[in-house]
Amino acid sequence: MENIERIMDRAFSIALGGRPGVSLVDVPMDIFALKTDKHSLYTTRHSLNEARFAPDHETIERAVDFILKHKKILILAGGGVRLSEAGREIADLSEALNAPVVSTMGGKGTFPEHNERALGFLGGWGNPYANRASLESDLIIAVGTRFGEVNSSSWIEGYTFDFSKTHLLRIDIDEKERSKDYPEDMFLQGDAKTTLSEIIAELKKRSAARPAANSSWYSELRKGLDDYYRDFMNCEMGSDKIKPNYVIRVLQELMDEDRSISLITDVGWSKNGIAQYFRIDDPLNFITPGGLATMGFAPGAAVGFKIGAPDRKVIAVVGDGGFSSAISALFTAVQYSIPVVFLVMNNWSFGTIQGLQRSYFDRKFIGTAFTGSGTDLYNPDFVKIAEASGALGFDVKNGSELKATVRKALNGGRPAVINVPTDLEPDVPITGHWSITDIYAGNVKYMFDRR
Ligand SMILES: Cc1ncc(C[n+]2csc(CCOP(=O)(O)OP(=O)(O)O)c2C)c(N)n1
Ligand SMILES: [Mg+2]
Repeated sequence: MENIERIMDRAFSIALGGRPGVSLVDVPMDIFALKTDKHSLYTTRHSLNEARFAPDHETIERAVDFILKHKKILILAGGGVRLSEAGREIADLSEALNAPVVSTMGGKGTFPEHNERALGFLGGWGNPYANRASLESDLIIAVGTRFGEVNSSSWIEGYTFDFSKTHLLRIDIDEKERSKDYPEDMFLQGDAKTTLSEIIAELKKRSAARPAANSSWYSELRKGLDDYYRDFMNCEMGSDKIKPNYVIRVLQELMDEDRSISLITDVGWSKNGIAQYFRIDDPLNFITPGGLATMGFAPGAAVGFKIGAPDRKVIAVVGDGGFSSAISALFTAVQYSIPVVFLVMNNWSFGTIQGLQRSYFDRKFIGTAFTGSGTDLYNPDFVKIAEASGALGFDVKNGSELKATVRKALNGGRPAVINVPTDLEPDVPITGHWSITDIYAGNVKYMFDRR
């Protein structure tokens, strides 16, 4: 018992410092059952990012010398930028170097994607122009990214990255990231916000030497991206089953009108579609399980997010598979009066997995279509479940009702479920690469080449 304060102090310090995240304290039952006269089990208050450090000044000078040797510089903002709250510094660096910015899924929104130097999210489900920018650049300044599989096109050269041609300067607080996936030309160990501020200060001293990057290069890519988004916004609505891309489009329109909306995505269309097609200007607009893609993340995460940020309008965008697997979050939301909207993209299947079975296994759907005793599709009535549990329930019968229904649900003042019958197709295009498709297609040659 006398250790508990020290252990709780350490747990909070690990959770909030360095690389913030979850820490687990496992307390045996006999300790739980002890009596204490203490009112609180932890006395030291910790705050996020309390230990910020940067490399020494000489290293910063060397980094700036190195940066200024390049012409097509691309800044890559990872999830570490979000955790370090370093969006302002990414914007300042982009301005100081006149360099475009792309992000990983975790870093999406840390640099406002409506900014003229923003080229969106890269990787397997990234947009084609972010991937092109990465391949055409001569230096990538990568800040707070693990180079995870989704963002790196399964690490297969030439789709998103090719570090045989592009130099890499990497900033990360965690020494364990050094050379983990790619050999960097320079690794700066430090907090993103502090290290970027030092680099920017040093760059400002050398005003004669900048800008290094080339505006006609990125503005041409940016124009391509604008057209890409415009084509997407013209997508068809669908009839009794609404097209998944249309659902995403309506959410983008709603968010463009109201920036206090936060979308908490699950997996499948919701995550990959929003990451590829949305322009997000604030990291609080887009919360996602990222590359680990935990199905069932959105319902609980949305409830937790709303508790932490009560002024935001919160929509959990979730497939029918994800919602069914974590539906108890709805009951918790009702129990504690937490007004979250659960928008269920209901396609009667684990659609993402079914898409792979459609493309690579001759449409043999095993365990992915939600059928009843015969071949009829089965799902519970999500609207009735909502109403029976004390939440509001809405059925969307036609795509043209969708926007008004979401507004109504957001203004209902209570937890609400919106059932959106959704078409299975199209899939979110893979613009980079995902090597699971090589494995399924029996095309694993490169794996043997690599041995
Ligand atoms: C916990 C967990 N189990 C399995 C998976 C594999 N998986 C990825 S997408 C997906 C289907 C999700 O179905 P649904 O929520 O209905 O979304 P849809 O793909 O239909 O848009 C599954 C099972 C996962 N990501 N996480
Ligand atoms: Mg589904």
